[in-house]
Amino acid sequence: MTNHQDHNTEIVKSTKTDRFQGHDYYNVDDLLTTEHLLVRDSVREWVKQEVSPIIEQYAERAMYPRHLVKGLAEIGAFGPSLPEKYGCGGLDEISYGLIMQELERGDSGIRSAASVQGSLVMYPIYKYGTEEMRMKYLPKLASGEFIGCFGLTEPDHGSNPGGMITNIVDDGDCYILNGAKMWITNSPIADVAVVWAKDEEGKVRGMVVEAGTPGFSAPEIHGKWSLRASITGELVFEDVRVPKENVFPDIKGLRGPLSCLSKARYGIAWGVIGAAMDCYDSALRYSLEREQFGKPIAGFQLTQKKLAEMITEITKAQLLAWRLGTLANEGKATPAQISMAKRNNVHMALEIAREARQIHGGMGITQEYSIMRHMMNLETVLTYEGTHDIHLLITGHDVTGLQAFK
Ligand code: TGC
Ligand code: FAD
Repeated sequence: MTNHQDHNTEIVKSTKTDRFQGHDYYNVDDLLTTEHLLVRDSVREWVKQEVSPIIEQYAERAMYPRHLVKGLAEIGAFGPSLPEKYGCGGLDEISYGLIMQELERGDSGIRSAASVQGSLVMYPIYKYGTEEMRMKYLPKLASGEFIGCFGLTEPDHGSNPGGMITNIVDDGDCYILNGAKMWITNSPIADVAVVWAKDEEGKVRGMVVEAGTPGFSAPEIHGKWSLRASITGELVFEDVRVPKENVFPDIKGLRGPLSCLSKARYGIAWGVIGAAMDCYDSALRYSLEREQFGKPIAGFQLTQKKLAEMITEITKAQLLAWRLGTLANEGKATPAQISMAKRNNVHMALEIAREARQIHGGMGITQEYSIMRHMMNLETVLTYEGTHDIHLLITGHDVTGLQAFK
C-alpha cells in the first residue's frame, strides 16, 4: 500500500459531477431553523466542490488531503459550537451535527479531522483549560493554523482507557511524561496533542503537549484499509517535560477524557447519516438507471425491499439525531443517550453501505462510486469512539444499573 504523503502533485480534480441529493422522508427539515438549513447547505456545497472531486484519489493513495484544512476552518468546521470569542462559530448543537453529517457524506476521514480538532482538542482546552490556554491555542486551532490530536488509547488499553500506563511525575515547574498512545488520528502532523496520563496518585490528568518538545515523537501507522484519507499514528513520550501551565488544573479522573468523547460521539451519530444518505442516494439512482431482464432493477421487489428498508432506517436515525440535538441544546443529553445514538446510527450506516454495494453489483466495488470507501471507513467508525459492543454495554448499564464491562 502507498504510504501517506503530504503533497498532492499527482492529483487532479475529477470533472465528474457529484449528483448527491439529500433525503428527507419525514420532513425533518421542518424541524430545523433557517440557520440550520443555511449551515447544512453551505457545507454540502463545499463538499461537492472540494471533497468529492478528489477524495477517491486521496483514499486510493492513502494520502491525507491536508490542503482541505484551510477550507474546513473557513466553513467553521473546527469547534462550531464553541464561543466566537475564540474564533469559533458559536452555533448550536444541531448545526454542529449537520456540519458533521455533510462532511461524512463526503468521507468519514474528513469528518474525523473536524471531530478530533473540535470535540477532542478544542473542547477540552475550552472546558478544562485556563483562559491563557484558551487564548493561546483556540484561535489557532479554529483557523487551522494549528492541527491537534487527542491521545487516550494505548497499545494495551483501548476499550478500557482506565487501565492506561502513560504517566506523569512531578518535577518542580514541570511534569515528566512517559508512555505511548496508539491509533491517534492526525498525530504525525499535529502541532499540539491533548494527552491523558496518570499522576502519582493514579488519577487521570489531561495536558497539552506541543510538537517539537524533546522526547516526544509521533510515528505514522501504515497499512490501513479504512479511513485511508485520514492520517493515523502513535504518540511516544520519553521523559517529556510538560510545563505545569499546560496541564488542565481542575479535572481529575476518567470523566475528563470521557466527556470529550461524548462530544465527538454526538457528532458521529449525525455524521454517519451523511455516509448512509450518500450510499442510499447512489443506490436509488443506480437502480433506476440500471436495467436487467428488460427493466430497471428498481422495479424488482427484492431491490425495493433494500431501498425501502434503507430509507426507513435513515429516517429513524435522523429523528434520533434531531431529538438528541434538542436535548444537547438544552444541556440534557446524557452520555448513555449519546452512546445509543452513536451505536444505532453507525450500525445503520454500515448495513446500508453493504446493501447499497449489492444494488450496484460489480460496479459497487469500484471507485466509480463512493460505496466501498464508505463501507471500509465505517468499519473504523464502528470501532473508534467506543466500539459497537461497548456502547451496548453502556446502554445495558444505564437500564439495569449493573455494569457488565468487568
Ligand atoms: P466509569 O467508572 O464508567 O466512568 C468513570 C467516570 O467517567 C464518567 N463518565 C463520563 N463522563 C462524561 N461522558 C461520558 N461519556 C462518560 N462515561 C463515564 C463516570 O460518571 C465516572 O465519573 P466519576 O466522576 O464518578 O469518576 O469508567 P470505566 O473505567 O468503568 O469505563 C467505562 C467505559 C468502558 C464505558 C469507558 O471506559 C469507555 O467509554 N470506553 C471506550 C473507550 C473509547 O471510547 N475510546 C475512544 C478513544 S478516542 C477515539 O476513538 C477518537 S477517534 C477520533 C476520530 O478520528 O474521529
Ligand atoms: P479492544 O479494546 O482491544 O477491543 C477488541 C474487541 O473486544 C472489540 O470488539 C471490543 O468491543 C471487545 N471488548 C473489549 N472489552 C470488552 C468487554 N468488556 N466486553 C465485551 N467486549 C469487549 N484513539 C484515541 O485515543 N485517539 C484517536 O484519535 C483515535 N483515532 C483512531 C483512528 C482509527 C483509524 C482507529 C482504528 C482507532 C482510533 N482510536 C483513537 C482508537 C479507538 O478508540 C480504539 O481502537 C477503540 O477504542 C477500541 O480499542 P482497541 O482497538 O484497543 O480494541
